[in-house]
Order: sequence, then C-alpha cells, then structure tokens
Amino acid sequence: MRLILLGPPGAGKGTQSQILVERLGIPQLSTGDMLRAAVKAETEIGKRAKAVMDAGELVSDEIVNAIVAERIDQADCANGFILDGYPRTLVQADAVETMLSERGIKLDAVIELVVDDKALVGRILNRAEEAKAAGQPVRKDDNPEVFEERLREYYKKTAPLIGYYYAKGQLRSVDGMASVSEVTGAIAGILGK
Ligand code: B4P
Repeated sequence: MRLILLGPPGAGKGTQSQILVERLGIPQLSTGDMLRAAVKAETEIGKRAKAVMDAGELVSDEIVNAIVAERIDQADCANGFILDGYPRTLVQADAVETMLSERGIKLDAVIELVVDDKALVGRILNRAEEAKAAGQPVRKDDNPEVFEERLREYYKKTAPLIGYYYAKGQLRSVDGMASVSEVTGAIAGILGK
C-alpha cells in the first residue's frame, strides 16, 4: 500500500498517518518530521532548512526530494509507505512519479483532507497551547503570523496538486472537518481496510 496524504497545514495529515501506521503496518514518511529532525541534529540540511521552516515557507524541492528518495529505499518501506506532507509542489509530484517508476511500484491512492481555513488556524493555535500547558516545546511555525504564510504557500504551491491528481483519476477527498475517528473511518472506507 502506497499512499499520499494531501491537505493544508493542520489538516490532520500527521494525525491520520500515525493511526494508519498502526492499522496498515507500513511506515509514515513525514517530510516535516524528517526536516525537524535534521534541524534538531544540526545537519547541513537542517541548517539550510531551519530559517525557511521557521518562516512558514517551503524547503527547496531539491532537498526534500533527496531525503524522500533515500528514505523509500530503506527496508521498512518494502511493503509500502504513507507519504505525509509530500509532495507539496508540482516539481515534487513529478519527482514522486520518477521515484516510483524507477522502482517499478505504483501509488494506490492520493487522499485529500478538506478543512476550512478558520478551523486550521484554530487547530494550530490549540496545538501550541497544549504543548505550552504540557511544558513541551512549541513548534516555531505554530503561531498566527507564520501560519498565515504556511497557508499562503499551500494555496500557491500545493493546492495545484489537487487538480494534478484529479486529472490522473487518483484523487479521493475526505471531509477533514469531522472528528479524528470519523476521518480515519472515511479513509479506511476508501482503502477497503
Ligand atoms: P508539516 O510537519 O507537514 O506540518 P503540518 O502541515 O502542520 O501538519 P499536518 O497537516 O500533518 O497537521 P497535524 O496532523 O499535525 O510541515 C511543517 C513545515 O515543514 C512546512 O511548513 C515546510 O516548511 C516544511 N516541509 C514539510 N514538508 C515539505 C515538503 N514536502 N516540501 C517543502 N517543505 C516541506 O494536525 C494539526 C493539529 O490538528 C493537531 O494538533 C491535531 O491534534 C489537530 N487535528 C488533527 N485532526 C483533527 C480533527 N479531525 N479534528 C480536530 N483536530 C484535529
């Protein structure tokens, strides 16, 4: 099973991916998590990505494509994977196609989580509040100003992927405004799992 989860920031891609990992027994490949790990470890990629992520912009296609290409060749991806937050640009979508065809594998589904902008901001601010209350670090990009930029980037660079996958007949849309378990149920229905 090879899946792409598509949607604006805060739509629940990470939340659903974590649940699907358990259900499907395949790994979650979150480019956001991979980049945050690189920032934390202060690798070369991390140093280049930090300011871009803190500003709510997208990290370069070159960097992101390289980390995903390396990751999907690892043993735990042999039976499938969930791409969470990748691809996010048309250049990345082309890269996915090349990566898969070079390895003789194909996508099973592209699932779009549809959530309105107001709810997205609420979720992001809520996550920041919860982290603060639990004494955990708050993500630098989880604040109203940076979130606005993340949303702008989404509409400019990522939203065109909806038409791209629709035209290929691969897009399935799910109401991401529903509860976490209802969203999971809708995804499971699409996947027949
Ligand atoms: P990501 O880490 O992908 O962050 P995200 O879009 O905010 O996450 P997501 O949609 O997964 O939301 P979540 O489930 O956490 O990206 C961060 C940054 O990394 C980007 O801005 C960019 O700089 C960089 N980056 C990552 N990938 C890249 C790429 N491919 N190319 C270039 N740059 C890239 O949910 C958010 C909140 O909502 C949580 O608190 C959750 O509990 C809540 N929630 C989830 N589902 C809910 C529901 N159904 N109802 C109510 N609340 C819900």
